[in-house]
This record gives sequence, structure tokens and C-alpha cells, in this order.
Amino acid sequence: MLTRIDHIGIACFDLDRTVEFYRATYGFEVFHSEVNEEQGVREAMLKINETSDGGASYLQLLEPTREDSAVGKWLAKNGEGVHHIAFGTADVDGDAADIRDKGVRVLYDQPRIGSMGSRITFLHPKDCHGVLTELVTSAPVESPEH
Ligand code: MC0
Repeated sequence: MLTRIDHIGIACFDLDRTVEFYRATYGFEVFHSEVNEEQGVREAMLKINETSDGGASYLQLLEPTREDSAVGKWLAKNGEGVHHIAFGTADVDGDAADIRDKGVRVLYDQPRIGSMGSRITFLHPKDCHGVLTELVTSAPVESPEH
């Protein structure tokens, strides 16, 4: 079951400048940043709010690390803007299988590793009314050591 907007992915040419825009304009701070070489992105997660299922919703700012990556190709064609939306679920495998059974193309046979150790997959935008859609199961929150 999809229980929240996990994040909205925003493609940008210059991550540092875009982070500064969101900080200066809205007061959003970087919660987490990383490079995902498999996806070809450098990213910053700006936490917007906690959600009732124990998760959270983020803005995800994405700068491509190479021109032939999904974000690099999309930026070259469209310029900066909203690249995808991501729904959070406790069961990305089950939800992806259910959605595939409905005739929507799920892009990965098995979920891959996303931001902050999450498990992710994508639905083809042409099957989703033009919206690249991601499903995310967050990594378990580690208990603090006592
Ligand atoms: C491409 N299309 C899109 C789109 N990307 N439509 C809406 N939103 C997008 N983001 C459209 C194109 O305009 C084109 O339509 C058609 O899809 C084929 O696009 P293409 O340029 O020929 O590119 P393909 O087919 O090689 O790849 C498109 C595809 C790819 C969606 C399969 O981008 C992909 O695998 N995306 C999933 C991975 C991803 O996006 N990773 C980056 C975020 P026309 O009408 O011109 O034919 S990584 C991330 O977000 C991770 C780190 C995380 O959340 O944790």
C-alpha cells in the first residue's frame, strides 16, 4: 500500500546553487546528501515533514554525474524542473508486482538501492500519464545505541 509522498525529484544543473535557492527562499535545509553512481546522480534530500506512517516527505534535488544518465538526458531535453514523483510503501516488492499485474511497466525486475539505503523501483512515464513514478521502501531506522 502506498502511504505517502516520499519525495519529489527535481532535476537541476548545479546542485549547490539549487540547494542554496531552497535554503534562502524557503528555509529548507539539507537533511542528507550522497552520490548514487548506479543512477548517475548527486543528490540532496530536503526533509519537508514527517508522515503518519513513521516516514517522511522530502524534496530530492538531483544533479547528473554524467550526460548519458536518466537525469542528464532529461535535463538536456527539458531543462530544469520536476523529474519524478515517489510514493512511499512498506512493501516495494509487493506493490511493484501488483502494479505490474495491472499492465504498467515496472522498470526493474528487482528493486535497486536508492537514497539513504532505500529500495526503489520506477514505473514507465508513458504508462503513468507522462509522470515518471518511483516506489520507495525506506531503510529501517537504526535504533540508537545505549
Ligand atoms: C523520459 N521521459 C519522461 C521522463 N524521462 N517523461 C516524463 N518524466 C521523465 N522523467 C519520456 C521522454 O520524454 C520520452 O518521451 C520517453 O519517455 C523516452 O525517453 P528517453 O529520453 O528516450 O529515455 P529512455 O527511454 O532511455 O529512458 C526513460 C526512462 C529512464 C524513464 C526509462 O529515464 C529511466 O529508466 N528512469 C528511471 C531511473 C531514473 O530516472 N533515475 C534518476 C533518478 P517521447 O514522447 O519523447 O518519446 S535516481 C533517484 O531518484 C534515486 C537516487 C532515489 O530516488 O533514491
